[in-house]
Amino acid sequence: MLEQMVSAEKEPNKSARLFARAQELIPGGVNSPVRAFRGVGGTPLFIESAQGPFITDVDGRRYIDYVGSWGPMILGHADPEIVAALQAVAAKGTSFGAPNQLEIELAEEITAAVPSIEMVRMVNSGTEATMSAIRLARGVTSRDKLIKFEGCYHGHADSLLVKAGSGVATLGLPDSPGVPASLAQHTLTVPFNDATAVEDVFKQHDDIAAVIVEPVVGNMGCVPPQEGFLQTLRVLTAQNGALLICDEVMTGFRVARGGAQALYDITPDITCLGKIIGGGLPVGAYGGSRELMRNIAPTGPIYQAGTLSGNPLAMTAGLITLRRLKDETVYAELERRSAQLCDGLSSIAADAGVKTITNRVGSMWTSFFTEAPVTNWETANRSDRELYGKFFHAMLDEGVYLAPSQFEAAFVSIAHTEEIIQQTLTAARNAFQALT
Ligand code: HOZ
Repeated sequence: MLEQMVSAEKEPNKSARLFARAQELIPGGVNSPVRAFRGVGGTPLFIESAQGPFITDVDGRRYIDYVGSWGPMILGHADPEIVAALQAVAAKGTSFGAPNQLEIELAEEITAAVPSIEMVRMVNSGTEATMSAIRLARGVTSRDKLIKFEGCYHGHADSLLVKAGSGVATLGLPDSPGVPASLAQHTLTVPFNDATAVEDVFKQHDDIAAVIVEPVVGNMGCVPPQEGFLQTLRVLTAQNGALLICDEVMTGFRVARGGAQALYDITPDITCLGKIIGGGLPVGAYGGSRELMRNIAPTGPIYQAGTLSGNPLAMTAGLITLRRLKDETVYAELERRSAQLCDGLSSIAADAGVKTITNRVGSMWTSFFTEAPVTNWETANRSDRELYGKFFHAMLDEGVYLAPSQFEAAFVSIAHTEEIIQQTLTAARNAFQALT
């Protein structure tokens, strides 16, 4: 009630006014490009608060949120246990630039859940994690080349900003200016789910340090691996003396407690993590066998460092999140509710005569506005972006916040109850009807 009264007092279109102000000071008015709504048109919402499955904008409108801060909020927003713990920890100091016990505890949780990780180094973002993983792979193999997949996004480090997904795909940018051609030439790209293309590249190059892959792609929308694809990558990398890097920044503790590598039964050499392991605070991590990770400074010569790495706030939010995810019912329940949502969306779209393909792995999903299966960047890119934009805005009008781009995954949290899922489906029915 109080919230409604406060909302009523707010001036309308505060988001639009803040956006105009932000554009004077921040490139595009945003601190990360996809947020600018260029993929869907219109003005981005400025968010005032978030709670459970909801976000509330500065104009007092509340939305069911399927962005979930792009993945970390698997417990829902402002989880009371996390908020209380953060308050207590913050009172004891937010960063020491020196070791603390919480770093060990989070490392213990991660290594227990992901057997391929025996040692882990904390960083502050997914970009740092993948960038450092590549340096490690290049350092130990003494090779420079990488294989990455078209439409996969591994953060904005130079070597990885080649045929990248996410914001790069959303904005339709060619490979970014500022990345030296001499560096980009070391990154070889092939279509996702095309093991033969990977095999061919290995036949042509004997100096490949690593293959880096999002085992379930989230950054061209959700695209699952086809049967045997990841296993073939494992075999090919091992045969050719290259390392397999699984970028599980999005999938780690999301598609299963042990990540996509547990779900698809593969053992990468290096795993990159982020998002969920920070419980909504800035975090990243990379890890692998002890033998491999001992090459990192100070035990080895490969250098990587960070002032805020392992800070007690991020470690606390991550620890609570990972401990809560130990509850065996969590992933089964996420699966059940996500299936309910995605099956519902598919049938509602079909009833409305709108052609969609909904891809889903666990609580990660995307509805593409296309009729053919989406298995790689080429097929994702056939999706009707204009129609997605219309659907996005129709859902926004109905009180549901989806990713402002066709080429991003959506996420269900444990705060998305059955009632919330039903409300979303009712909204979708109205939104699809509005489209037709
Ligand atoms: N590229 C990020 C998702 N794949 C977007 C991050 C953000 O805008 O916050």
